[in-house]
Amino acid sequence: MLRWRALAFLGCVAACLIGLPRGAFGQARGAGACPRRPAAGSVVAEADEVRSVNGVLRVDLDYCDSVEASGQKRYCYLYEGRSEAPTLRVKPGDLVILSLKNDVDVAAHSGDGKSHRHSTAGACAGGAMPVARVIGTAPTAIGTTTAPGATPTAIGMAMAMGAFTNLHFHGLTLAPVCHEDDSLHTMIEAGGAAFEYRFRIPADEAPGLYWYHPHIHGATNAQVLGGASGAIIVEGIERANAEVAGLPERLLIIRDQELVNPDAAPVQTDSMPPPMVMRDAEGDILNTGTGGGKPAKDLSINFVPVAFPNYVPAVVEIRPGEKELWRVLNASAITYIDLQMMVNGKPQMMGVVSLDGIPINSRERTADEKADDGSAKNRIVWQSHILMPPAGRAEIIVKGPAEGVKASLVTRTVDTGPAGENDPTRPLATIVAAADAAEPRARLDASPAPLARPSLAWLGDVQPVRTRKLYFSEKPHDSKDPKSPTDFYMTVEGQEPKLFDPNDTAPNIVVQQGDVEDWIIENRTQELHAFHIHQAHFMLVEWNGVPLDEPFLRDTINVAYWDGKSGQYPSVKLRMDFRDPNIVGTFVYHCHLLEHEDGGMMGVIRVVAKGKQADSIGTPAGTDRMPGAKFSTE
Ligand SMILES: [Cu+2]
Repeated sequence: MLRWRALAFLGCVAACLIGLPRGAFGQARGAGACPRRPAAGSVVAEADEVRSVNGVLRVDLDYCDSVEASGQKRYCYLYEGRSEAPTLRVKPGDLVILSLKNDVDVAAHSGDGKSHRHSTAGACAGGAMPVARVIGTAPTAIGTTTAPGATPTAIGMAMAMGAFTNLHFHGLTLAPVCHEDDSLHTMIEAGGAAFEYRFRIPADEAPGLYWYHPHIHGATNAQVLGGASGAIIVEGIERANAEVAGLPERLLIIRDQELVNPDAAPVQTDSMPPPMVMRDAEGDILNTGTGGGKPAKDLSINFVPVAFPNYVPAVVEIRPGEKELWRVLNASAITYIDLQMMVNGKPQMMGVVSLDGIPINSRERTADEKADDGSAKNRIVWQSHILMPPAGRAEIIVKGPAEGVKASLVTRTVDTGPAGENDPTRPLATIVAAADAAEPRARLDASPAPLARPSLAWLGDVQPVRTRKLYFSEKPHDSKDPKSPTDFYMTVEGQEPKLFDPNDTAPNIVVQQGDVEDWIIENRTQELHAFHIHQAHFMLVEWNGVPLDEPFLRDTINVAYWDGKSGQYPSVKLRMDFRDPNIVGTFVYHCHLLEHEDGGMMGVIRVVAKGKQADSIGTPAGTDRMPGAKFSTE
């Protein structure tokens, strides 16, 4: 492990450890090292914004890397050579032209100090890929993966994978094709030409919070942990929910990263001794089940670190009593957030107006939700805490405390299961109410025109044409050694469990565009997983067999862990929406705990255009149709 760490370190010294801007030596885009992060306890600033002009959003991003003084690897999106991870603000119907140049230090990622030139012919040609079988993840100074049993070749390959990147536009209903939202074949090589993403935001895209992040199988975890993520805001949420009209809006991105002080002992806060620190096969700190102890990862809020063990909170300044719309993104690679706002030691209610980018007003109101004159009341779900799995978003109405009142934003502990990572209770930010607090960057339109009702029927009112069952499972890589790194599987019931293989993108599931299906996702492991599918949203219709009627949709859902004894595995039933013709093509579904995804917990789905017979290209085993269901082939 040391040897590899040393190699990577040497590879990076020249360009980024001492902060020399590599772009100073002739690179056209002026790439440099990642900017210095704010100090602990800083006021939370918002990212720079790039807005569309006359229906077009143009942005050039340089994907760069550097190494922190702590030895941690950073990855960043640089805009105009300085600003990190800009927020992209678009309107439905806008054209996005995003040029991404991969300027990470090639030598640092090659494993042998030399550049690995893989032919990627146009970056999304498909075909043979440099495959990294990533075994475990204990990111060290190099930010790639090492674990007991990992061979030098595997490590070298994983490091080589770090030389590639791409973008996934999480939550948007874009086409899964080259230059739009393909993450199966698009690989942008370090030192190569800039790659252009060019797509139109669908005219009926729901207004709300989405995000961009890399999606290279085997390297996603390291890149996201290193900080590679940013927000996309589709404007117009005030058109979907008049309750937020005119409010100042504030974007808060929570990211996780390797521990800044990995060797520090947990601070003892009561008479109980701190829980023992135990690690899983991937080197992460196991869930203590106590709500305390050493976390598996540190957190940051808009890049202000809130590091173990002292958790010096960041500072959010707000005007006293002011109502704001907070758009909160959990861009963590593996950490669950259970967001809570405390005022004078008491949890405050937060008004949820949108989850995962979809306003909860999207469903037709019930009789109770209509005013006497028949008009619709705005729907707000008031919560004292909000569970956000990795990749989850919530848009919430909060009210600034009175001046001088003690308030804070915290994450409560999340019980991730006996095999899960430790996510203890910890602060994120102190909320300081001051009359002269700077207003957030943006404010929502005060007199918005109401958004048209969605043209498609509410998903909860559509009968599914079939039901499928999928399950999460795990086993040690070496069946004789329970401590060996974990293999992570996502399997369609009836198929052979298989680790995701980027060289085999034959679909596990074939779906007909226009259909709505129910998918049951079971968790047969003793840790949490978060199911996510690209290009589409879904509705949670059952939680562990209990029917639900939620007025909102999601694109990422937590699935409870198995206790190791019960005859029934925990599950969710999801109503999956394949009606949008824009999503025809081949894409992925996976666990959004990125270590799991990199470790194989991903499958491939193909959505076939209407008029083409899904059966003719092979419907895999285990795709049971519901008895009597009509299979539309119009
Ligand atoms: Cu998982």
